[in-house]
Amino acid sequence: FSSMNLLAENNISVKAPWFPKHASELDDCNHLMTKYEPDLDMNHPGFADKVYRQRRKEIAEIAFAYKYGDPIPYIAYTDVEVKTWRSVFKTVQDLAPKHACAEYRAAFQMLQDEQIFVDHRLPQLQEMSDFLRKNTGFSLRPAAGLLTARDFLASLAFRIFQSTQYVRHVNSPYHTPEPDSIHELLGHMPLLADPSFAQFSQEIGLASLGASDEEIEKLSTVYWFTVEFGLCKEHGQIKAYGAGLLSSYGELLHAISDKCEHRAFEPASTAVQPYQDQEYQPIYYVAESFEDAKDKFRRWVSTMSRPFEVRFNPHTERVEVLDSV
Ligand code: TIH
Ligand code: FE2
Repeated sequence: FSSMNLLAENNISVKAPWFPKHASELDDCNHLMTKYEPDLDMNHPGFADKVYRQRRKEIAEIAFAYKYGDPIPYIAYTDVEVKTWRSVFKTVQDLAPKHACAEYRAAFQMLQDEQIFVDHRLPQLQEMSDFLRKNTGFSLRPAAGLLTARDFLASLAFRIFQSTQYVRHVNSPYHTPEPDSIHELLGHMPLLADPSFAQFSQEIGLASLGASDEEIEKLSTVYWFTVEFGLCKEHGQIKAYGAGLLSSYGELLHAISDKCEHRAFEPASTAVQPYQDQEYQPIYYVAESFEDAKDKFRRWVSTMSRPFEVRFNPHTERVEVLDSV
């Protein structure tokens, strides 16, 4: 563990955990969580499928070898993978007009107009990265699997999203507890192309840099209940903006049913709500709007204890540290 020394208010030197100062240092932020892996988890739909496990290894190698500045390698997806994509893509196409928030619907349309979202092939991460860069300055890096919260959130500070590139098992198209490229592409990408949402995502990332373990836990919980599973209001109706809902036909229908609880999004209480990531959520948080969620989030972040401020310089892709106290 490396750390940096800082002078706090009372002139006592405090340690803050190491964090990347430049986008290239994200090469060191690829620590994986060992959870729900097909090799380790007997309940994983790919556990008994040798061909699937071999494929996962192959695609993971690409992410491990990736360095800042490399083009994202092209993946020739198999017929089975395309079949899985097509069935999820079709359900999203059917459900989004009624249940997704307006920002999602608008970006989804753009992606269809540009022929990036079509049913007969998976989008490549590089073309998606180019699309995002054009719209909000976000870009992508390939990730081998579920990253630690600290590493994952750090990349958002640089407007970089770490995206998996493998495809869920064909036997579980409508819900998987693991992130996979279908979840990233259909769940996350449309909203990362929305300026207000992109800003919100980056602010969670900036708040995480050098934060304590407890604060990372709170930030990742807020991330979970907003970016992953958030609901919002639109003309008095409840719509989904969480990526985990928009990529999962099964959970989306659950989230808008009366089989779960809806609470108003309030960062301080949302941040300490325990969650599980194996099954459908029992509780969802509803935001008035993205703007409102962003305002509330900012106010809450300003109560955190970090003894310095950070600022992202988009020209140099560098995070500048300001000793604010
Ligand atoms: N459960 C989502 C899906 O089936 O698409 C994927 C994930 C969301 C959050 C973490 S993994
Ligand atoms: Fe996700």
